[in-house]
Amino acid sequence: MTTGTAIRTVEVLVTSPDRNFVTLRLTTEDGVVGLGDATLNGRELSVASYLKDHVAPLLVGRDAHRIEDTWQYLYRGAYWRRGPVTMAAIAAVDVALWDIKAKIAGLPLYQLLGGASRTGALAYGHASGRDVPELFDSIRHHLDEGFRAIRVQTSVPGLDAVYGVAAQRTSTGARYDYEPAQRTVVPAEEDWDTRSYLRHVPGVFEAVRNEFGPELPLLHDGHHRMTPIQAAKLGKALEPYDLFWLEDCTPAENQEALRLVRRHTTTPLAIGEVFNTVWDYQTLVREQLIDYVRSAVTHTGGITALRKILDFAAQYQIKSGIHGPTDISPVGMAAALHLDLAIHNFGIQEYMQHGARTNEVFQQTFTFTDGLLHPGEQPGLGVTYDDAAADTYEYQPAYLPVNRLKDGTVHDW
Ligand code: EZ4
Ligand code: CO
Repeated sequence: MTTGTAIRTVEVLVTSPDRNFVTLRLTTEDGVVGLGDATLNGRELSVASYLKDHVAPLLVGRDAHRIEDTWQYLYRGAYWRRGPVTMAAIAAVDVALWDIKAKIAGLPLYQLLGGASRTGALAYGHASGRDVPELFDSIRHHLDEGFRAIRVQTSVPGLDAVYGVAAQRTSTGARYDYEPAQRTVVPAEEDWDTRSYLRHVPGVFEAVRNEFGPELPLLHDGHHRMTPIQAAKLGKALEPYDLFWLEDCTPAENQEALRLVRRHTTTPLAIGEVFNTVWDYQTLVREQLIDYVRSAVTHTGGITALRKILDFAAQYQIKSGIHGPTDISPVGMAAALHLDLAIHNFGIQEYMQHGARTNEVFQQTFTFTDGLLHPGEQPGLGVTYDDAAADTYEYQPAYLPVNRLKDGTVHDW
């Protein structure tokens, strides 16, 4: 090892521009800086502590070039494997090391992953509405912004506040917008009734297809709320509307549940935003029970680990659909875009768009043209962190909502 590539400093940066973000910053003896995203929505400080208290001391003096070895050292070395906190922490280290390696090479990161396999990554945006006219406006707005694929979420008659619907009033009285985490000291509560939802959703998709035609790729997120037989029923009911995918139709901790769903519907299935290792996908991929892998780079152990999951999936014609909500920081998004560009089995990239304050903290080089995202040509990830801007936004507790059925029973949110 040349001493110049040894890690000199390890900083864990917490900021809260439009929402909370945890960022890892590694600097080598030569002064090369690498960034990694460690944001775990609603549990941010646990990852910050994991990194500060248990990982930072192990990194100082290590050769920044040894990405695979460092990954294995942190994963196997912890003894306590997997879990969202551990894997987000490892992801942050991994992405920061890739950023450093690419900067030393003088290349945009995607070049180190095999180079570009396409001109850009097809992105989908989040359209939603409390009723059909509002939903149509939202779809038109996204099409005007350049989106060429659209996720569709709507309110459900009889329910007050439902995941994914902007402009609805939440239980705290705040506007929901596109950010589900709310800055409250305890989680807000939403309500749920699966039968009402199942009755309502197919008609919404029928209306959208009638208005926007057969070409536009449409997606929908079930957000883990259905049982396998309910999910099968919805998948079947949505077949006439030719969805690009139905996401998280069941909680999927029980991977075998997807066998039942698969048996009943040809609607393509996407799963995995809450997964954190390849083991969560083992049955789903080997038995071809899904069509898209939803993991984020940030929550799955970084580029090194997600690349391996996607290579495994590729053998079964399963494609990527990397998670890209606002709680993935611009650093995590950039990592996703470099992977999107390089891998062969790219499917689609979620793109929710960060707010102005976030973009001020994280200066970025990505572009969004004709519906395609591109990470840019700057060496590394193409993201720099503005300390002065970040320091003006202090951490604020924020939680994702909790869901309850009408009788008060806690349900998957
Ligand atoms: O609810 O990222 O597909 N996207 C999603 C997201 C998740 C949030 C949770 O932190 O399901 O909006
Ligand atoms: Co989702």
